[in-house]
Amino acid sequence: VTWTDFERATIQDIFSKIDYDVVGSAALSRCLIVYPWTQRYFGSFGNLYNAAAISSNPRVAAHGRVVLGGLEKALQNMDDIKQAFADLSVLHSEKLQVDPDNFKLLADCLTIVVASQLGKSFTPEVHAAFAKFLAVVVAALRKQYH
Ligand code: HEG
Repeated sequence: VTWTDFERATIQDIFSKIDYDVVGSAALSRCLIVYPWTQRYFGSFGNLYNAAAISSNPRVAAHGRVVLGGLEKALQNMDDIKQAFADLSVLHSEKLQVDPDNFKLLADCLTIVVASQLGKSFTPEVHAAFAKFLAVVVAALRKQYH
């Protein structure tokens, strides 16, 4: 993967602007609400009974923050995200057995939440750069499934 200067600067800028707790929690909640089959992996998280329960579940919020921490690692290793995510890909495939299609769904939820946080500064060019970053992240997570 090659990145333009604009893409690198844009991805850095997005992560410097967002609050990991807010975005992580909102994106994971949205994913669990809109794509309820994703709840199956979070059976130990307690009450996921409806949208209100999911949105106020502290385990969901905490895990959303963990996911953002994962993305931060990708950000810091933009030139080799596959390598940086090698262990995470093994974990999701072999131990957690997450259907890899779900990575794209969470990425889409992240995009919506980031867009709503950034408002007007989420221009089409910024969107394209963020979409590319998430596509690389999703491909790296899928690697172990191939
Ligand atoms: Mg995953 C654990 C990152 C999508 C289900 N996820 C984790 C961990 C990270 C992470 C960093 C902690 C790993 C560790 O403890 O060593 N996840 C991550 C990213 C993305 C993603 C960056 C995609 C953007 N995860 C994802 C999806 C699902 C899922 C789509 C299920 C629908 N992840 C999952 C579960 C755990 C993790 C069930 C273990 C949670 C726990 O038991 O605390």
